[in-house]
Amino acid sequence: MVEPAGMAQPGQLEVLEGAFQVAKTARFAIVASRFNSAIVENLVQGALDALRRHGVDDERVLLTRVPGAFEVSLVAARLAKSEKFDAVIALGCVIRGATSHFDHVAAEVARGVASAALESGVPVIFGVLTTDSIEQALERAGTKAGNKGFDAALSALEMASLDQVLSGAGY
Ligand code: INI
Repeated sequence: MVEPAGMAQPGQLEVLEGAFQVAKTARFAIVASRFNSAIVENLVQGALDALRRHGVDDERVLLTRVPGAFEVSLVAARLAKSEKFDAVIALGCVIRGATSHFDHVAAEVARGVASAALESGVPVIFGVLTTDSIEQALERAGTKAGNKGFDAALSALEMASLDQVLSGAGY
């Protein structure tokens, strides 16, 4: 059930926020990079787990894979603009190496994901790990620091829900 937006009384603070439940028609896309796939695959499984646990059937999820994090935003932007998804989840893993490649890839994917969201008006969630080491990445991909793919899917659910709430309130 999606809660109807609360009506603020005159003089009262109006508070609108999303929940983790979305309409049965809501659809989600995941864009995942193959680079560092041992880690990214755990993020994908975490994201799917979060969606399924919140009642999103697999038939309402599209999973696409791209070569590396640099390519994530192009496909995320395309899917966000398609008007077929309530939120897009970008997943990847950029690990700092000995060259400046890390900085370029990490900066581009962050910028690209942000502009995909702003240009489409559809939430595009940043679930791309940017870490100094493989150990740090593993910690965030289903070990001691949780699973950032799961967290990214929760953000997608909340933003999709907020979108419905804001629309219901006329914003
Ligand atoms: N892609 C990643 O997803 N993670 C990385 O850590 C990475 N590094 O470090 O090189 C990486 N590079 C590939 C890049 O994303 C593109 O796929 C490639 O440059 C082709 O455009």
